[in-house]
Amino acid sequence: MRIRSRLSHLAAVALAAGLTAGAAQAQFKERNFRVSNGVSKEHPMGNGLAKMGACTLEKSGGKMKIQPFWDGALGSDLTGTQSVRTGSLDMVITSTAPVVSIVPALGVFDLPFLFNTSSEADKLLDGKVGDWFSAKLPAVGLVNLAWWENGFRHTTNSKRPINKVEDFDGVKMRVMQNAIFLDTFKTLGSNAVPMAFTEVYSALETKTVDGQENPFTNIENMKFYEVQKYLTLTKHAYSPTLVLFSKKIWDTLSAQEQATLRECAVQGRDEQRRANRAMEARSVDSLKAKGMTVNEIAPAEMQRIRERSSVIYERHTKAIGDEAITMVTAELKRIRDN
Ligand code: TF8
Repeated sequence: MRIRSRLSHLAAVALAAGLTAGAAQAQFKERNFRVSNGVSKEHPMGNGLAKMGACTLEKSGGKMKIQPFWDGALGSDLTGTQSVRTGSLDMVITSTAPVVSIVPALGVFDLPFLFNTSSEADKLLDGKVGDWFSAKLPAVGLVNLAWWENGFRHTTNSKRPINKVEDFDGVKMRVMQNAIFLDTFKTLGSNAVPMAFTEVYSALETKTVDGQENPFTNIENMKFYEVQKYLTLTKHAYSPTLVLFSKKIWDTLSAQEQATLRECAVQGRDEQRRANRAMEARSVDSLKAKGMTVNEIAPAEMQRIRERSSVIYERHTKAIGDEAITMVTAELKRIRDN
């Protein structure tokens, strides 16, 4: 009798445990989310997506998969984002810049020399200001799961090292597809041409353009060093990366699936930023070893470049919106004062 009741107790416990696990699993359906990416799979975005995918797989009992597509195979940043809006694609990883045509407030991140360090960018983006921008996205069919990073942007070209603002004269520069980048590089004196990232390598190779600007990790990952001689450390902007999920598809997911995606995107973020910064720390040496001539700009000349580009703030305030600019600059001041 004693033994029997003990056994039935054990059975009841086992049954209850099974039921709870089953109930949790029932919140997950078999899912395969396709993610579009402009870069190649060796990029730190790959580390981030691998981490995020392992996390969703584990938390969903093997049901929820993340499937990356590389090298713009499913479209460029902008066309991928449009597919995500219509629901023909689940996710896209993109810098904010191409999304400015859809959400003008995001243009604030393209203002020249806004951020000084990645740690201040993290604080701003992972806090209430980042949330304010993310909250604008569902209205245009997008859900931002987390802020990853593209990183600080620097300038490459095939003509000459940039040592002063005048050196931009006559350099034909590919810029990201938005009015702020276009105006910045025109104001610096270059001949700026907007173009999707997926077309940049061949445009540089055929000399359709002389130069471009991107973080070290992208310059290395896309092998721009094969077709660019000079790398100038301009550090003129920090590109945040959006991890965008289709709102149309999002609305069909269970609360638990949604929560898991958000949680795993944050785990992916930490790994992606870590890997990106580790690669960035080695990139200059590695780009030199691959034959690039790397130069810094003297502080006085850098100051002239900052001054020349400062008009961009006023000129684009109306398009970006005063509220976004005021909020970001106030928060940056608060972060820096702390
Ligand atoms: C650009 C951007 C892109 C990134 C990347 C595809 O120059 O920096 O490289 O959005 O994730 O267009």
